[in-house]
Amino acid sequence: VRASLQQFSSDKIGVLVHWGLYAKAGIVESWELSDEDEWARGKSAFRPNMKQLKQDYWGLNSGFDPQNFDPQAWLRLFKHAGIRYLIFTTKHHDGFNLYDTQFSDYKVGGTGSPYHGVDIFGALVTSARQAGLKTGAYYSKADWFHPDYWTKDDHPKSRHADYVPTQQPERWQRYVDFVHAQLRELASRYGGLSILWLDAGWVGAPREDLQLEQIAEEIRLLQPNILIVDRTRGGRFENYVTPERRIPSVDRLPTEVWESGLPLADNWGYVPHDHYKSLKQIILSLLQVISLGGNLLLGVGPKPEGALPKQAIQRLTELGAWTSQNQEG
Ligand code: FUL
Repeated sequence: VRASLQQFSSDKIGVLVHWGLYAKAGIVESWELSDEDEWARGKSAFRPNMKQLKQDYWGLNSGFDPQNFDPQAWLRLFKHAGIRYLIFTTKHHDGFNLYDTQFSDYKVGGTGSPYHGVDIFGALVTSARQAGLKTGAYYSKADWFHPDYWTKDDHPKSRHADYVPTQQPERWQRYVDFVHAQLRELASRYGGLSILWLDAGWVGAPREDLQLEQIAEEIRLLQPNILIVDRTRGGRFENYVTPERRIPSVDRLPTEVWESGLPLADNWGYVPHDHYKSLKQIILSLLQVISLGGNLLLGVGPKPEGALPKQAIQRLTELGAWTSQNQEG
């Protein structure tokens, strides 16, 4: 792990791809479904009828048909931009799986899904390896679709589960087992992964304990070189930290290895009419991060059919031209 961390620190630029049903809906990744304003994060400028959408959202899997998904084209662009590692949302908080999991049917290629092409994450991992990029899985430990995580209404949409896990421990354990099974699956099915990027599942022991230490240990046996981060729980098994949308200041640098996450647009996922950062802003962030010793994790949100938005293509192409002119070798 020490060697992987050292290599990781010299990678400098990564990409975090958020892709899922929220791209189809054109809303802020999962969050805009939340009834809690506090959590419905800086709602997108594009305003669909949210009331209706909250009801329809869970059926959007039947319209998610990424016919233009071309992992090699994504990877050519990422590589050109100077990106050295790819992290992909295998599942966000909404619970929709972008990999061919055997533990949920709510997935691309599952019942009702019109797409019967490749395993999306698998195809990305293969293309990334061919292009010489490292690969990582983003996995949300929250799951607003899973009956044992959220139980409010049949169509969960709020952060609040309506049962208390300590009162129904067997039910909570079912959810824990599900998370562990998916993580084990990710760690055993796609060859060597460089990063497991865990997110969400805010709560902690003793109320809703996801028994992460235990599964992290198992994952390390399967993937001895993997780096694990956890945005919300952290813990002894965490290898580096990943501040979101901010670059630590020079007098408050993390003591751990770090990576700053910065979406190219305002949102991580695809939202129509999103506002993109200028090349100058991106380069300034990159220079700042590098001078402080961190990595920059750029966020890209592909369109629902699979193409990258043209502004993202433009920025990454420009960034590539800039990095190739300024590389030290
Ligand atoms: C956060 C998530 O809640 C956001 O939706 C996004 O995935 C970001 C990268 O991490 O914690």
